[in-house]
Amino acid sequence: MSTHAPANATQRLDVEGAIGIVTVAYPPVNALSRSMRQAIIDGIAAAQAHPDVQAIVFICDGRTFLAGADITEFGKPPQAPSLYEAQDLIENSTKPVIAAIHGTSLGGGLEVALCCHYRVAVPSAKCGLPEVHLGLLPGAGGTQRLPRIVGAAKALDYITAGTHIPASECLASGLVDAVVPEGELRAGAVAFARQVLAEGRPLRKVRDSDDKVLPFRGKPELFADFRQANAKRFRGFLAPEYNIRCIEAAVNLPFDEGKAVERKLFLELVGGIQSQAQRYAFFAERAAAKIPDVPDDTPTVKVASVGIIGAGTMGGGIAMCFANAGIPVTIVETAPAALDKGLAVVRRNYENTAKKGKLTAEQVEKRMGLLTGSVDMNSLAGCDLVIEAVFENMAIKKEIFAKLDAICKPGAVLATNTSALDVNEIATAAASRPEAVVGMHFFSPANVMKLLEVVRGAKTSHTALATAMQIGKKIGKVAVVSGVCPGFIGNRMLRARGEQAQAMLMEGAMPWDIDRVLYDFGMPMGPFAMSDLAGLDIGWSKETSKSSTVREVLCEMDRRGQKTGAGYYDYDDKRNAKPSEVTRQIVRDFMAKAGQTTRPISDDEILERTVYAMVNEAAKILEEGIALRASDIDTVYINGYGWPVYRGGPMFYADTVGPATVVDKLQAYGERMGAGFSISPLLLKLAAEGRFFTR
Ligand code: T1G
Repeated sequence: MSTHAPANATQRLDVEGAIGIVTVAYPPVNALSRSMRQAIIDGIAAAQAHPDVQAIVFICDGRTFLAGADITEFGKPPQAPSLYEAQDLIENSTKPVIAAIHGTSLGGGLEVALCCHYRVAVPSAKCGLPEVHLGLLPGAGGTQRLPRIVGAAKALDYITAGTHIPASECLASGLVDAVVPEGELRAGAVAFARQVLAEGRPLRKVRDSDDKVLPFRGKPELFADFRQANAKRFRGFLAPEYNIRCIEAAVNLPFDEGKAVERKLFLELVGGIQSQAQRYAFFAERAAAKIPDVPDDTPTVKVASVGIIGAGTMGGGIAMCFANAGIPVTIVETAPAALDKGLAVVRRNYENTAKKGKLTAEQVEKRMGLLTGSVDMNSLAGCDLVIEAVFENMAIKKEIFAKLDAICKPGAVLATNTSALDVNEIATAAASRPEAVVGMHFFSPANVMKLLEVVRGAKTSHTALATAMQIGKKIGKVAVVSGVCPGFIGNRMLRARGEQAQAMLMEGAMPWDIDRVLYDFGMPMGPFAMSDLAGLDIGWSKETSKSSTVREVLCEMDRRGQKTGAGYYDYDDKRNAKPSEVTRQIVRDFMAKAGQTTRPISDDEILERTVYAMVNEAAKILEEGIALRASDIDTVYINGYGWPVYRGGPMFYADTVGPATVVDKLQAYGERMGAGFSISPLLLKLAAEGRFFTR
């Protein structure tokens, strides 16, 4: 919830000739709180009543038009006036109302604009109905009005994806009637309103036009096709299906009946656990940006140029993140061949994106033009931020940081992309400035995955930490602070899960049993499929391999995962996985050698032992202060590991199960959890006291 929302929204009416300009404000994003709804009603009513006013411009102060319902009000008793009252007043106005849109007109904000008779926007504005990301649907007529403007096909795409539609596309689709010059929204809207009066244009109501929905009427197959085409994307979620049903109602029913369907389905969603989880995740992501002992006004380094050491998969992906944000990058490799190879991979990635129509050739060249290759680390001397992304070897990293200490300009932030190594030890290598060292752990593929673990070393300065968080947000990442420990937050919990998965292999579960349970829970894939994807030979070497684990035996057999066509699974030429009899036999041989006998392992046991082991490790991460708050851990898992957002994250999920139940189950599994397993004292305490991680 916004920590600095003012007590009340404000409104004012200015009259310029025949035009009444109603301006409302409720920082920071003009959310439709109770006071904002009242302000809108008061402002519009005043304009209605004013004798000189013949047309009304509705505009917002601050950085954006109405950004939607006040999410903090959900789950609480509704407070009058309702949004419907404000919308009805506008839509039934005897004077034309023109919405003047800047920033992001989202959710209920766009639904208010859709009740206006006309809409104008500046070029930088965006409109959208992103309720699906909150596990909801547009509950104030958006599912009925948007299809009546842009058509059912576009509405299905926009609403189930929660798209922020750029002004140019809004104009093309009829969602806005005019785009006015940037920075001249008020004047442009007033001029448009004068034009409406001069031309005697009608009091047009979106609800009255059906021509855009008629082509879909009585054609259920169009909706069936859409459902099928998006089944994978919508897997496990309720909200997309409910949104589709509302759009079907818009196509097939009169407006008011369709709105009744929308209301019924909205109420079902808003009261359900999925939306509760997704609203929690929304605020959790924003809370992660707040570091209690690092004030918002902490000085930060202006990052105008970035240096990256290593042009491999990670280095190249990280370079793309900055090039995408328009920041020049110097990328350093040890030899020209490695550098050329790395830059060629980056170019290929951009060209593949361009082939999908998501980038123009010109944008590809512009981004490639921001990348400068070098084989000389001295070329990093002028960089404001340098990120090391080389092989996971402490000696190599320390050697690099010692060189950076000598090369980089004063004030530069020196970051390591290590995924698990001790950032404090790395910092000692930058002997003259350990305070400049911070971890910036990107997730592969770095140009795609949103999570950035910002690892705070014992000596990391507030400026280095705040700079890493700030630049992380600027390049579109969700940055979460982690303390220093092996694996930080995400990988440390993943290791706890892996230990249970490997143990259950030796008790009778097969890799595909374990993967199926976690996939059905909502994870994108299970641990074994993930290992095959990443490659079983990460950290493995032929020279030292001793056939001591299933993974080692698989690697020794050259079954190193998808890249070799076989790992835990067998793969066809399209990389479709299927259980492998080779792996089954290897597991059986290992069990026989260990004198283990197979026992039936239920799906519940698989889920509880893997997920509760992660929750237990997370509780330790919390009590050790590695994570600042439980919701940070959930933000890590949703944005870095594909945890289904409709389950809120491991800690939110543990609260829905109940810490006491988690403890009971872990105690019941006892020895099976492994000799080194111990239940977190914090978890035991929450269970004993009936308390929760996230409430
Ligand atoms: N309600 C309450 N607080 C909100 C809020 C909202 N809708 N949107 C943002 N905040 C807070 C946020 O928590 C943060 O607080 C501050 O504002 C700045 O946000 C009936 C049912 C608008 C694109 O889903 O997408 O309408 O951390 O850091 O990066 O059909 O906020 O500063 O204390 O995100 O510039 C639909 C959600 C609601 C839009 C701005 N609307 N918001 O991004 O700032 S449901 C949304 C956003 C609805 C109707 C339905 C983004 C933004 P703090 P921020 P930003």
